[in-house]
Amino acid sequence: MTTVKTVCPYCGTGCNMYVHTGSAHIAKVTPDLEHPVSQGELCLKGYYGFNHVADRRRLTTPLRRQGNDFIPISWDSALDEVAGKFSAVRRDHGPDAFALFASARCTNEDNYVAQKFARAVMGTNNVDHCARLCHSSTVSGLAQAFGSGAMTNSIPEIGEVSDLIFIIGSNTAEQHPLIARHVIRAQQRGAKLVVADPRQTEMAEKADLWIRVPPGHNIPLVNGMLHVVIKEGLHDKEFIDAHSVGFDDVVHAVESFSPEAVERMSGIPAGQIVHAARMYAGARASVILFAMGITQFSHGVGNVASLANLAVVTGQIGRPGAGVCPLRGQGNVQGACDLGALPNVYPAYQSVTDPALRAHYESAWGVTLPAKVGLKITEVPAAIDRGEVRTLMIFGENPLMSDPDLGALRKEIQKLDFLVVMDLFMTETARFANIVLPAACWAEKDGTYTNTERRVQRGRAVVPAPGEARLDWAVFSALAARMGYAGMNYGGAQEIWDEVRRVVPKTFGGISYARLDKLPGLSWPCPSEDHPGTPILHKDGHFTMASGKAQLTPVLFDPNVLPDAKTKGFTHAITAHVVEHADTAYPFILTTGRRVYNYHTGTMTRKSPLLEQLAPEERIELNPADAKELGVADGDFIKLSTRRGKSIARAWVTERVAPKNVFSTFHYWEANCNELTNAQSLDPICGIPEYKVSAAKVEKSSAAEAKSWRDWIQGEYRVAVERATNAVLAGRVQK
Ligand SMILES: Nc1nc2c(c(=O)[nH]1)N[C@H]1C(S)=C(S)[C@@H](COP(=O)(O)OP(=O)(O)OC[C@H]3O[C@@H](n4cnc5c(=O)[nH]c(N)nc54)[C@H](O)[C@@H]3O)O[C@H]1N2
Ligand SMILES: Nc1nc2c(c(=O)[nH]1)N[C@H]1C(S)=C(S)[C@@H](COP(=O)(O)OP(=O)(O)OC[C@H]3O[C@@H](n4cnc5c(=O)[nH]c(N)nc54)[C@H](O)[C@@H]3O)O[C@H]1N2
Ligand code: SF4
Ligand SMILES: [Mo]
Repeated sequence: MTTVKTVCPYCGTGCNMYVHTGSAHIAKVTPDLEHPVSQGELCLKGYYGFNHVADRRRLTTPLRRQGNDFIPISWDSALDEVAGKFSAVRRDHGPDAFALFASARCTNEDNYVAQKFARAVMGTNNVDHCARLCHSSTVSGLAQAFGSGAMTNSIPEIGEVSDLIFIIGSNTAEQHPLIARHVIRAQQRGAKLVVADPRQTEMAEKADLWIRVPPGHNIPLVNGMLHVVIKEGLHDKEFIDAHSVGFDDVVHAVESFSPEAVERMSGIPAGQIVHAARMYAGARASVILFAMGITQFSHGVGNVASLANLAVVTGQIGRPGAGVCPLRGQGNVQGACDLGALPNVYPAYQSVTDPALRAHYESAWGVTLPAKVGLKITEVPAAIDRGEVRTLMIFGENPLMSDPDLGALRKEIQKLDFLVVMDLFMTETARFANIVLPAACWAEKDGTYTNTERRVQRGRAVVPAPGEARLDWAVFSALAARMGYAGMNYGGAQEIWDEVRRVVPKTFGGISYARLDKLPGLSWPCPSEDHPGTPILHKDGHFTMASGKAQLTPVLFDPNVLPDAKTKGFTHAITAHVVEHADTAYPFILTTGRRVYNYHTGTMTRKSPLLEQLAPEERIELNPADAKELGVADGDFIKLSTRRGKSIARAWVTERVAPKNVFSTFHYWEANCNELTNAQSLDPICGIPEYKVSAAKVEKSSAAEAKSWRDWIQGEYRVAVERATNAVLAGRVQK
């Protein structure tokens, strides 16, 4: 057997692992004992989530749509056709009629080359990726507050230093299991844990204080904590004066959020707010961990800004173990953002509208670049509908499962003139494509990935790619060459990375492959080869803002109506409300998310026999009181509907959810919560959808209705996927 060390392909924790292969197939995975984050452990997905690599359904040749079928074609004819169509759309409709969805599942090198392709070759800033649906609120909110949207501390500090951990809107034990281990280690050392989540997650069970915040009510909770901090004089006056601006506005904004007022507004017991505020402000080193329960709201940026206020006002930032830590989701979502797969910034968050920065990239890439900010993922469907975006390329994303309101999206995607999808498998998205390209996966490519701590780590090829599958970046290079751009002819991943180091030296200059081969990663910024990397940002209150000071922003909230900042006497404030409320027609609140056994749209984890056995189907969480009222027993089928669509699956009758709340996932095509979610209520600043709150109806269903629903959904998007997969397999057998 051969053994290669690489990075786990799933979540942003970035565990390192040894992949053992025999006869060109992965036989098993074992953890890296020395890695500072994973420390000799992996979660279920790390250990058992590798079967997709050698799965016989992998795409092995390019495919062209012919009517309702796909036929295998050569790379030459696929690339000729794609380059021809891309050139034509650029010529006939202008560069902005093209859009590219990049991938947080792919390497830094893949993403750098992809965004360079969109900008330098196609001439558009229409490039974005799933960070839009994930932590775009964080990137905007923390950049506005601190000057950088990234996690402020390292993961091992949580286990070793923090003495109060405040988890808000993160199901850490299921979604970042190896970060949860550090939290538990901290508890064993005597640290305290406060959890705010509408659901009784494993971390909520382990918490010293669990606050059952109703979905959409984070701001009253955090403003309430700030109110208590200020009233009781627990704020850090010296830190505020020396390192921040805007404190008075925040004092004014939280005045009306007394614990009693918050209790009236949200039902959160006043005593819990007081207790949480004292614990957080009073600890020596407090750290906030947050994820989608903060970001995925029509007021996601407001949620993030309120947490930034809390950390700065109490001085709980810029020291070991004290900070604000967004737990980034996808394995390389931090990196895809850092490398500029976003519509408003080049690599290292350099604005496309800044003439000096644009000039820098124009000279680096030898082209003239567009000055207009591009479209966000969540703006693309409407732009397709208006006929503005006509050609779309998607690699390493499956939006026809993961984007909100799929019924509407299935219609919009069919209005495109030309769709190219590059993936490992025939997906629910690929089945709409004109051309499908087979990609090499993580186990077949070299490159770097950046985990949630900004730790850039080396990934390594372990096995050969199947059939004719190609490296993602190499496909963009080949297209660029066909379209007459000579600046993307790379010999390998390292050559691309060395270009990145030259183009953004202050961030990545010191991170060489040679160093990464010896170290368990390096956290950016790392400007030179003798620089040790930067595990802690904003050290001693020196924020990365131009002024060096944190910007506090008042966050105004009313559950029902968007507050008017002006009439309340604010010149500048973030305003927030909850878009959908339970009513008589839709009396439940649906909140959505994930489970430990599966990863997103299941293309990879559902190919693992063990994981599929552990979690074979969707289970919608329903409170026992509601189950009783509906006459539903655990395991019975229920029908869940919203103003957008419906889904039928078995109920999991459990106290994990509060009465009149339900929880469902987007792991299973058979019952996908994104048939139900809302694509209209976007955060006005970052464009994230309100995945976490929809008004819903729950009805008892039956096995027969479930079957007819499954047949419909199968016809709607699954038959095509399976037929195409079978056609590919049949073609391969003939060969
Ligand atoms: N097993 C597994 N791990 C994963 C993933 C996966 O698909 N599977 N995906 C990865 C990715 S890309 C991401 S982004 C992360 C996501 O990781 P998380 O954000 O931890 O996961 P979610 O299930 O989306 O939601 C987190 C929690 O938010 C809570 N919540 C809902 N509404 C509110 C609210 O109003 N306030 C508060 N305080 N909480 C609320 C939910 O009850 C849930 O427990 O996970 C990563 N890790
Ligand atoms: N209702 C609801 N919806 C959500 C969320 C939620 O909480 N609730 N969360 C949102 C969030 S946070 C996220 S991050 C998104 C995730 O949404 P997506 O990114 O669309 O989901 P994935 O299943 O991770 O899709 C990745 C695709 O990339 C392919 N792939 C993997 N590796 C490679 C590679 O190396 N090359 C290529 N070319 N392809 C590859 C996989 O086969 C898969 O099809 O979902 C969002 N959707
Ligand atoms: S915690 Fe995340 S990175 Fe670590 S093994 Fe699990 S899925 Fe992989
Ligand atoms: Mo995510």
